[in-house]
Amino acid sequence: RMNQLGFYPNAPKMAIVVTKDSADAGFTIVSANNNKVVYSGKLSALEHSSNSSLQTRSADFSKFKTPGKYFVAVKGVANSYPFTISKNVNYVAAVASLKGYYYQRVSMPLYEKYAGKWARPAGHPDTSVLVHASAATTERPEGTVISCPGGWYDAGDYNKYVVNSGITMGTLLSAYEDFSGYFDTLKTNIPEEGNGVPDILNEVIYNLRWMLTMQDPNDGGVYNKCTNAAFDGMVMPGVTKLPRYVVQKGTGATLDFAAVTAQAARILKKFSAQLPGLADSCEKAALAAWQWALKNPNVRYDQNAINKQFSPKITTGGYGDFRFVDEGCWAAAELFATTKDGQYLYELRKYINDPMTLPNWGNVYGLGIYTLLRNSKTLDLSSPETEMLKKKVLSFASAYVEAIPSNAFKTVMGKSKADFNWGSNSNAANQGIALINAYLISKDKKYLDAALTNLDYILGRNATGFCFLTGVGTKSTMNPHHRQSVADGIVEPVPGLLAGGPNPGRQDGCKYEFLEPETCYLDESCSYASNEIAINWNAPMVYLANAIEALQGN
Ligand code: 9MR
Repeated sequence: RMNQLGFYPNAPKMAIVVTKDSADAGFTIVSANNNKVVYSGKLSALEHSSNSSLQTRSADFSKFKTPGKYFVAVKGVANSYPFTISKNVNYVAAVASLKGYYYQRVSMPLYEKYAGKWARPAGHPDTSVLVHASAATTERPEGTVISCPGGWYDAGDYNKYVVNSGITMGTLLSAYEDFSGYFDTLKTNIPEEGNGVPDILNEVIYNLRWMLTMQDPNDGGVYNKCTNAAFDGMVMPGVTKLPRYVVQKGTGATLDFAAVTAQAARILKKFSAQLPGLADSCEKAALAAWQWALKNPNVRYDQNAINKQFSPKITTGGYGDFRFVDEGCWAAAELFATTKDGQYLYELRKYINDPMTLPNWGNVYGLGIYTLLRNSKTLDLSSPETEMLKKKVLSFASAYVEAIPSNAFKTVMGKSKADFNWGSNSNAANQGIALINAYLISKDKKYLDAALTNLDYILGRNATGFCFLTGVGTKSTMNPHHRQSVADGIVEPVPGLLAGGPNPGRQDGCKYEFLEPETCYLDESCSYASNEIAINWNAPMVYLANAIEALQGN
């Protein structure tokens, strides 16, 4: 098991052999061109994984640095897939994961020029969306028709959820903020390319313009989602014509929206010549959303409760968060970084000392911490506060670094069984982001090397042996729970999409071959609990893969 793309000349290089054989057979690196052995080494002692019954031995060939194409050979086991040692070895994955968003665009046709064989007509137009009974107000009573076009489909399903767009957009915008020089020249072959705006931002803006339509201009509150009443079948985008609704506004959605629009305002200011008015609109939207949330600090999206009261019943994804302290912290951090207004700092100081947590859709605290650190030079934080924030991220990341040696796959991912849940691959990627932030703060290479272990995990150095990014690597996810990939009649799935990954919860009820935490993955389209794709999982992959490319290039 190894990163199926390969390795950077000057970075750590490791392959994992799953075996029960404790005899010291050694391993060799063999040139794929002429079958000559170019390096030989000893395998580590046999180890028992703590996340499954697998036993492993590792082959460390970090010392071998010559660019080329090779495979690993170990007596008694099949040779590895061919891999490359080269300078920009993960670039393909980095660009593909970003391009993945283009294929999720809802309301425009994907032309062959950009989409290749995955070209398709536009999906849902979403220009006549109904205000659901749960969202009715005096100004917009039930059945009011509003227009919410564009945006990305959330996942394998055809709905658009503000909460999940929140962390997704925050992560992508942060990738740009942290590595703007790198992204300024990165092209993904999308229709906007060459308009003077970097493609990562062009892609983000497609979803941003949709998000802006999800705010009720009458009060600043933000609807939780734009959705069908029930999930569509496994058909192509836009084939079904069932009514679309916006549902109840919520504190989580509104604060996430405030954070995203505040961050977008800050970043897009630089492009106001190309995007007149957009940064200003975003800032205005953010301020109004923040005000709504101050007046409505605790409005949950509790779909079961809503369905008892209103019809039609809505049974699509809930993203039903019920704790909004972290969303408040993130929104305050973005608003403070953008406006420098002390009222947001006042709010922030209520949570700034909380312990660091790994971001996920329901917990965005860390996004706020990263933003404060990234902008600390221009912000009016006290120096003990900045030091405290640095320490918080560094000690969080250090615990990850320290976990690697005892992990049978020598990755950060899998430091505990709890890493393997619904969307586990996003944990691997988000751990990588925490480590990259620690590296940016400290310039200590141990954090960068540790982040790379998780990119290696996602691209193949894991118990399943799969590369989880579609279209990349030798043995990658082929049958994601992704409606277009199922319905389009093309063997290869839509490329650049990250599968959820091992999840012993098995909430889909599919028949799994392996049941242990790190092996419980099923490459079948029925498996929405281990093999769906989702925008909030792709985003940390975009961050991690591109950050590593940006940093290894130096
Ligand atoms: O990612 C979400 C996961 O954390 C939840 O446990 C799960 C069940 O509520 O839902 C996941 O999100 C799904 C969403 O509800 C609908 N679109 C597809 C998402 C990925 O499976």
